[in-house]
Amino acid sequence: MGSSGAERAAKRVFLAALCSVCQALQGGMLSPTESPSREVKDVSGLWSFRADLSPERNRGFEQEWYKSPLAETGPVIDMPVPSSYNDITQDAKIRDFIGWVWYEKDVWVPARWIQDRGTRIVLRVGSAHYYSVLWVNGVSVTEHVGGHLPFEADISDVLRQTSGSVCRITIAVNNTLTLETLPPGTIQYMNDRTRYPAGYFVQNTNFDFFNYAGIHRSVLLYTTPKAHIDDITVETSFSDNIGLVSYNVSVLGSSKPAVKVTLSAQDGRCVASANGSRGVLKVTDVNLWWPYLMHENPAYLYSMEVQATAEDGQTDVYTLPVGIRTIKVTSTQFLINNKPFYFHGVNKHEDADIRGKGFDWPLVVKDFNLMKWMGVNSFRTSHYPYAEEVLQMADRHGIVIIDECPGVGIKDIRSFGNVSLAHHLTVMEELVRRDKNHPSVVMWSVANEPASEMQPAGFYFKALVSRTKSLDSSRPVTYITDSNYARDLGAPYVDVICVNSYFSWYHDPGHTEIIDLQLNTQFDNWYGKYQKPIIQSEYGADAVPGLHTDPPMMFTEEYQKTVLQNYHNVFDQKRKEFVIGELIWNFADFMTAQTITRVVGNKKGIFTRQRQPKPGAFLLRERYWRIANETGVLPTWARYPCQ
Ligand code: BDP
Repeated sequence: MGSSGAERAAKRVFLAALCSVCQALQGGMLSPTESPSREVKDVSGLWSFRADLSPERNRGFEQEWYKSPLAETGPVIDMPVPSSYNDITQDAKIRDFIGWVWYEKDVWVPARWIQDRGTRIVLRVGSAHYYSVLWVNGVSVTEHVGGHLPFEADISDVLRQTSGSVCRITIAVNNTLTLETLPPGTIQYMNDRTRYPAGYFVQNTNFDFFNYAGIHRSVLLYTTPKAHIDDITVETSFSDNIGLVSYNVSVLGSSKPAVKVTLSAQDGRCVASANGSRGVLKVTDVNLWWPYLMHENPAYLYSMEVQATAEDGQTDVYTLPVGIRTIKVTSTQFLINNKPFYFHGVNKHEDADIRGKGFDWPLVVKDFNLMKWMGVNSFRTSHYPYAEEVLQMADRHGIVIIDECPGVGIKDIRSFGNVSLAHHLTVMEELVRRDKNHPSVVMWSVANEPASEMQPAGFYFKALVSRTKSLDSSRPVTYITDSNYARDLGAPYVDVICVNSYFSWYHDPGHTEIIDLQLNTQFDNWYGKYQKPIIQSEYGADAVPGLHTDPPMMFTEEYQKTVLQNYHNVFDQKRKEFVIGELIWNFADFMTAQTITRVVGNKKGIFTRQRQPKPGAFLLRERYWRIANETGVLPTWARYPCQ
């Protein structure tokens, strides 16, 4: 393998990252929905697929594979979309592939979409990891840097110029990570010819999950009228029993659109309306959006219909669910609707057998059922933004979310440079743009366990946090630290301190008796220095299902339980003071790279990867329901254990 292949691929990713630095984000990223003026066509399913195994990984570009059907330029296999490609075949070369893979699908576009020149046709990819180039009928339509977030292209003109009614969509995706990508990674060439063949390289990363790749979320075609609602921003508050929804609508393709906004209650009653592209709606006898287990009627959503009529009389309609609630942080509390909220929740991953990080409704619904069964009221989207459908579920079920960007594994000082920072800011912008209207999202997390003690971290996090606040002043901002309180340079800028610690695991392995002292010290030190509320954002221990010892030993189910119990004793003291939450690491076992510390993945799940409970899940279930009974107002149907 020519040693410049992956380097070249990496360079392309890097250049694109640089490029994204120069472009401020344009336009909105409303979730595609159907309406009287919009149609959605899901073109997920089976796609043709080929990994570019050429030494340089560049044959696809050299031979212009996008110009003709992929099957004409070489062999293809079936690849499901959405899914990671890694675990779909029996071939370790595909599982561990680094470089460009090519996807292609022919889709039928309704003739009326093409014929009606007032229709705008958009191609949207929910996410693809990591760097994507898109063509329609051989014409380049867009490129995107970064996994976990959507991107789209207006393909109306291309379709009208090139189409019969079959539209050939080609997507090349490259999973190479560089020092400037999020997450970062490096390509390492093994140049010792006595140990490795020529051109041998590996991808190194500093994060603990498998770098699954491919088209991870749905690919959609959707329409809007030419003059269309491009973005909507809502911010909510209330005073006594009056809810306030301030809104801002941006319309493209019309210089003087007539905008009408109507807010309806769940029974369909119109509760407020207004004309104009910005304004404030007043809702009397407001039903606030409350988290699950905090109120008898949680997750109340209004429905906001926005109509924009252009000069030519065409109207675009978009309906947005709106939850009315407020968030405030004091030095000891996290307040939702002015009431103290205690996070009793989980950290998750988008991860499952076979599909890897591919979106999967059965998995999403099962996970929500498990969380609600356990009395979970919150989760963190460790370590990257999750699918929009997950946030929509959280809105509807009242599960509170800490929304995290893919800033994980930032450990190399070169990843604190200007290019990295600029890209990180762009990603935060993309994240806020996508998720700002979800009532479930209560806090932004800009990173996980960066090397926050390194000198540039102070400047870096000051910039990141303040930019995020300027994008959205209604939510607190944090990052997740595992650094020592005395050396952490970013903590002065965050609103809530989120600390990960693994006492009796990575430190003092086997010694659960030290947890009490060390955890108390951890909390007192952080609070003493910053006087900000603290979330234990990760803690836990690996448990290989079926492994038992008594007294407990590391990796057994008993040990996991003992670690949890020792942490809980301290949480119970400190939650009376300034600890505002506990999030177990992890909800479920998940896949990692192969290393000597991982036995087919990380086993810190309280559920297996197949979502079967370990004893830790029952322990947490009892605990979370007990806390909910103490702190919340539960509907009678939800009172554990009599469900
Ligand atoms: C934490 C990381 C998380 C890891 C976990 C572990 O944030 O990504 O999976 O450690 O080692 O520090 O299990």
